[in-house]
Formats: sequence, structure tokens, C-alpha cells
Amino acid sequence: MKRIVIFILSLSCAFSSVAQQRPNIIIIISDDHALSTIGAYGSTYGATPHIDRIAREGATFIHTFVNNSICAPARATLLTGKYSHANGLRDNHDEFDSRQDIFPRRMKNAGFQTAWIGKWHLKTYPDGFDYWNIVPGQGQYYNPSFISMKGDTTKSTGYCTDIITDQALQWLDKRNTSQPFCIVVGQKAPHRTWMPDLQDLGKYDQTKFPLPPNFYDSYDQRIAAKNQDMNLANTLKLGYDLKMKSDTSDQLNSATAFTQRMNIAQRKVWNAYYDKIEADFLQQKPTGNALLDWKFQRYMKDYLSTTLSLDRNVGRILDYLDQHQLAENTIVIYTSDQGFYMGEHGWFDKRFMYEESMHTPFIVRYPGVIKPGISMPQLISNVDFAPTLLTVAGIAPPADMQGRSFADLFKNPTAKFRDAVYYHYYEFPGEHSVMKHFGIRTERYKLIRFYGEQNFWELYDLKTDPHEMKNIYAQVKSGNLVADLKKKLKDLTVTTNDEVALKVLGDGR
Ligand code: SGN
Ligand code: CA
Repeated sequence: MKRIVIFILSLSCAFSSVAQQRPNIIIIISDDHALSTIGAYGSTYGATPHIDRIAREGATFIHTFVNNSICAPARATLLTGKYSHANGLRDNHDEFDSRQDIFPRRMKNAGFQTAWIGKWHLKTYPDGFDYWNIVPGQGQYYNPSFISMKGDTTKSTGYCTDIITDQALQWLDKRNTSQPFCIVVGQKAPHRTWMPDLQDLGKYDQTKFPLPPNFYDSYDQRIAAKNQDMNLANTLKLGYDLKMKSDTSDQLNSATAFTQRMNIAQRKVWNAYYDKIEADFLQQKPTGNALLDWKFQRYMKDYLSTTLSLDRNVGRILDYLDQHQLAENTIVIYTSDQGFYMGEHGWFDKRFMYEESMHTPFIVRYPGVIKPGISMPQLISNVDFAPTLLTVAGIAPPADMQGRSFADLFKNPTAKFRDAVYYHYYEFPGEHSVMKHFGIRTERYKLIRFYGEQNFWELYDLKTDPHEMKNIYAQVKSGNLVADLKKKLKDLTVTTNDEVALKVLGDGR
């Protein structure tokens, strides 16, 4: 008996010393964070010093793409390492089956302490975590509610980005320090309707934002782009989006809705700021392109102000790691569920396979493994995140995960990875009216197949046309380039077993 006890004790000591060596993992995933507004990706607006710090101390993957640029599907892919058609989450209306094989459950089973805090947005509750505390649906910016593991909902007081971070840090405080941990911090910001923290109101009031070069786009040769409902000119509302009380043009408008959840003190500061903006607007009465420019400027100010708190809270997490001697043995990842349009093509929102929304930030700090400050050019897909995370945790990814681990790139930053990434968007008809499409992006080209009521191809040469304004498909369709890209696309639909795409391609239309 004594011998057995000693054996078990020595085994558990061995396990815990292995556990000590395994890195902790923190994944901060924001919602709709456009690369164009992040310093590490070239933005000059100074909104992201702490995210930029992760980049300075780690690696910035400059070609990371999502396989379906919309929230819930991107989160399902992060969890499962599978494409939307394989994990069942094609659009925001689908329900996620949380009992399926997700990387955090594998980590939990291997001795990691796991948690998901903040925005989850998968309809069903999390399963397979040690701990979770999530905001319902999209969550609220002010005094947000949280759903606990017991299933009850509690309203908190304060600003959501702060509170989600508070909760993450509290969980870290209470965790069992004999185990490595993996925590996902799901921030709501900077999702529509871009409500900044009170302390950040007005921070960009002196900034005049230049229009993106393709702000005025006539959508020539691009039917789906022409038919969308996500443009600043018509879709973006003065009331609903830009908080102007005098806009009563649509049912959704309620500048009062913004302040509904606020307490008196919060509402007072909020109204004082926006009432002044509105008074100025009503005096100027801009029309035509001047009105469009005014909308663009306000959109940029609200959005960037919202990212100030997001970044500040990234800084709080980094500080916590420093103060608790955890920085050296913790991998920190900053990413977003997808990218966002900041006026490119005249748009906000995401969904399209064009660069601004398909592209997502992925910045990782891994002390002692990743050389600080490196820029990684390889094509990465968000389907690769889960197998990579398992690999760095010392767990073999299961064979049916469709993504591939890129953990080797951390040590060998010049190694080759993918030659193409795959994409498929399904939510049509739906909010913002973006037609269904799938396709591939290679280092230089992007081939897109729109299908459904209308069927057509688009092809972009990203080297000569980085803003994706010239669909060259009709010009070059019979050449070798298109034949090669179509073959690559077909191969990916076969290897990923995307039956819907295969059927569309099989139709030969
Ligand atoms: C909400 C937004 C949309 C946005 C979707 C999806 N409308 O419905 O503009 O495209 O979320 O966003 S809002 O009126 O509620 O703001 S996602 O990031 O969750 O996929
Ligand atoms: Ca999102």
C-alpha cells in the first residue's frame, strides 16, 4: 500500500513539473477589429500602443485570413479547427453544438485550467471549459449583463471592455497555480454601434481622417459589391449608428437606446458630448458628399475611440502578467473574429472575401521561442489556430481537425506554410445583403465564386490592384492563370469536403 502511495505521489510530482514547463496561453479575441486601425499593421492613429507592444515583443502574422468573415462562424472555427461546413456553424443564426471536439476541452483533459470570458455568441452555452462567464449574444457596452455557469444573468456596472478584463484577471487570481492555464478573453469592442468609454469621448475630435483611396466605388464588374447593404451612404444611420437624436428616419433609431442601460451619471457625460456634436451638425447641415464625409469622420472617431479602451485593457493584461511573474511562461495572442471596412469601397461591416474583412489580426508573443519584433509573411487561416494552440500545449491535434499547426513557424520564421487559403460565406439573404460566395486567396491572386440567384466569378491581382477594384476575370478567363486557380480551388473544396461548393463547381456555370 505504502509503495503504491509513493508511486502515485511521484507520478503526480512528475506530472506537475511537466505542467509547470508547459506554457500558459491567453487569447484576446476582439470583435471586428480592422487591421487598418492597428499600429502593428501600419495604422498611424496611435490607438493601440499595448497591442503594438505584443507585436514588438513577438510576431505579427501579416497574412492571417478567416475562412468565413462573420462572428459566430469565426469563433466556431477557432474552437474546432474546422471549416464552417464541418463544424455546422455557417452563419450567425446557426446554433453551435458545444459538445463537439473543441481545443479547450482537449487542453482541460490534458491538465490545463481553461476559461472563456466575455463575448461568445454561439447561441448554446460553452461546454468543456473549467470556467466560463459570457455576455448574452452581442453583449452590451454599458453596464453589461453576464450569464454565469449556473445559467443566471447578472447586470454589472461599468464599461464592458473593462469588466470583461476585470473578470479575466479575477479568474487568473483565483486559478489553481499548480496547473498551466488557457483563457480566452472575448471582447465585444469595437463592434457596431461603436460606443466609446466615457473617458475616451472626443479623443479623436481633432483628427481629420483621409478617405480611403477606394471610398468612392462604382462597383464596376462587381454585382455583389453593388448590391450590398453595408455602405456609409445609405446603411449607416445618423441616429442608430452615429447617435444623433434628430434622426428619426428609421425604427431602429433611438439615440435614447444608447443611453437606456446607463445610470444617470453615465448618461449625463454621454449626452453632454453627443449633444454638442449634434448642435454643430445641425448648424452645418451638410448635404451630398459633405454629409457622406461627415458620416465617415464620425464613424472613424467613434470606432477608434472604442478601440482605445480595448487596447488599454490589453495593457492591463500584459501588466498583470509582468506583476505576477507570468510573462515569461505565457503565450499571449491578440486576434479578432474578423476584419472590418473602414470606408474602403464606401463600407462598414465585413462578410465579403475582399481583403479588409477576410484579413484578421494575429499577433503572438512567446518569450524564449519567438524572436521579438518579427513579421511573418506566410498565409495563415483561422482554421489553423486550434491545431497550433494544441501543438504549443504539447497535445497532438486530432486527425480530423482540418487546419494545420503553424507552431513550427514560431521557431523557423522563414519556413513555408500554405500556398492558398480557402473561404466560404453563407449568410444570404440576411443583414447587409452580401451574396453567398467561396474562393481562394493565394499570395498574389484572389478567385471568388458568387453563387445562388446569380452566378459569377471575380478575379483580382492583388499585386497590381491591392484595393480590389478591377475584376479581371472576364479578361483572362480562358488563360492558364484561371485554369490553375480553378484547379487549386477545386482541390481545396475536395480536401475540405465542402459539398455545397463542389456542387456549384460541378454545375460548370
Ligand atoms: C449585428 C449588427 C450587424 C453585424 C452583425 C454581425 N447590427 O447584427 O451590423 O453585421 O451584428 O456582427 S446591429 O444593429 O446589431 O449593430 S458579428 O460580428 O456578430 O458577426
Ligand atoms: Ca465580429
